[in-house]
Amino acid sequence: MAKILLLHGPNLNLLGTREPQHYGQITLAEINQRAADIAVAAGHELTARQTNAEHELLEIVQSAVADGVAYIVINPAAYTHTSVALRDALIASDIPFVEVHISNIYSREGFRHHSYFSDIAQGVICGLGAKGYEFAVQFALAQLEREAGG
Ligand code: CA2
Repeated sequence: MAKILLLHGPNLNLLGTREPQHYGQITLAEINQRAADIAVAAGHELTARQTNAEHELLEIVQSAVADGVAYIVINPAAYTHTSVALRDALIASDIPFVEVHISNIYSREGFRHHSYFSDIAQGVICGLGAKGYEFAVQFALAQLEREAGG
């Protein structure tokens, strides 16, 4: 059994309450439940965390190493475009990850077009709505199976 961490950055706790034109109607709890169901059906474990605080994201990533997390699915939200610190924490963790964005950041304002994570991620899913999280977890599971020699 492998551990997957689903990590959400700032304001994603507001999903389902406003800005449906960008983020749809789904809530964070529903996203987390769907992701956990996919992982559990494959015999793995998924823990979901959300925080608005950059330093808490760093601490969660740092703790993930000690916790034996094998894979991270992360939507760094606005920190995507600003956080060298979170980038450094992910590099230091050496845990492979997929970067997810609900909206298509390339069809939005110019400042959203640069990510501090895309070049160090195994892959990036962007603009596929909340389904993107499910695809990312499925990809993580496939990678873990591959590593396990399955
Ligand atoms: O499209 C994404 O998933 C983003 O990571 C979401 C971030 C944004 O800063 C990125 O450029 C793209 C913003 C998350 C804010 O989430 C809200 C959800 C509901 C209502 C208000 C904000």
